[in-house]
Amino acid sequence: MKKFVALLLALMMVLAMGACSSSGTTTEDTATNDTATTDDAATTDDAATTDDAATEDTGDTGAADGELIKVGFAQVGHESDWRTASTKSAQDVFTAENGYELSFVDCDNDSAVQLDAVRNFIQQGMDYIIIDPIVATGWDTVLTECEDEGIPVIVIDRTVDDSDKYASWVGSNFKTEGLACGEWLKAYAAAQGITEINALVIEGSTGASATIGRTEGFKEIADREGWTILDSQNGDFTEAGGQEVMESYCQSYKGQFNVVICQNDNEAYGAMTAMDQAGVTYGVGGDVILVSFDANKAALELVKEGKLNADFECNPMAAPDVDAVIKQLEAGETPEKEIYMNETWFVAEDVAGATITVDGAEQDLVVVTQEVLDARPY
Ligand code: GZL
Repeated sequence: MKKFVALLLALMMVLAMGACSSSGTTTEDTATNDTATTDDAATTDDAATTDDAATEDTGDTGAADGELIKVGFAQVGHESDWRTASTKSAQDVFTAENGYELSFVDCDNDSAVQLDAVRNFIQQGMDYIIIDPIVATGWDTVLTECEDEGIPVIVIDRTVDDSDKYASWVGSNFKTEGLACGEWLKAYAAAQGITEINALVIEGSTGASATIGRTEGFKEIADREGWTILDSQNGDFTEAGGQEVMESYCQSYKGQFNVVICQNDNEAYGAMTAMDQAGVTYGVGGDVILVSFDANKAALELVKEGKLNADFECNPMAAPDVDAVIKQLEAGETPEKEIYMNETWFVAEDVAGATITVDGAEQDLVVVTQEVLDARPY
């Protein structure tokens, strides 16, 4: 509907310009798509800026099938390798060649910046807005503003828990990831003759649905099995955060823990540095079972080397699914409200069996070999 009105206005302006030029006065319509910048967030406009159809010197009135679909993407930030892969997925899909003009805002893990970015997208008249919500709440007001302006919102990765005013969500079941981690640990400990689990958890960013789900899922199994979670602190999904928390843990709990759960790979890298410095051995044959989430390729190398015992994938490549949702909306179809990504549970050794049962569903455990590594897209 928005496109039809824009076309009609463009046509009227071309006709008006024609009338003006015959009377010797011209008006220049220099509408451009400026990507609003905010102090705290880097912004880029990845596709060529499209001028308003009426100013095309070819007289082209910007037939709808020739226009680029304007997509605004408010990304969490740049805190992890996973995030880098997520951003690249969007930048690879939402290109001019694919019919898009992408306006990207890195919100630097700042929720206020993210809300500003979405409001700027509304002002800029985006056709669609993609959000990866830094935190799960505080969204209903701005999503209502998007709805009032007729701009469909697609949420990816993390969830919005206080509003359903979006067309689709594409992402992972974070609680399932946490449950899978717990079920694998149960099977692994049994196979290794480990009868007591004293775990330390390095959580992701506070309030992020990924943190909430992974924490909830693992704790459900820990409570069921009678394990002890000695501590659970925020490492903010960063390597520095993981190292800082693990340094503290090595001081406070030295000799008391035999499992460390890092809620993403970057935290695991930091935890390894801290444990190396503290003389704590981990991984296959180590004193501590070390587990991570995300399963980036670099982390899977460490699984193959035995430095990580297991890594539970969180798939960052949501953009192709979002592209499909936009195409459905463009065609007047209703997309699925929830679209789950496929994910794999990777392990260093074939010890816990070939499968685990997670929430009633039998799921494969994949031993990381060179062949598995070579097949990984990110
Ligand atoms: C999970 C995603 C998390 C990753 C981290 O879907 O939101 O944020 O697990 C990233 O690596 O920082």
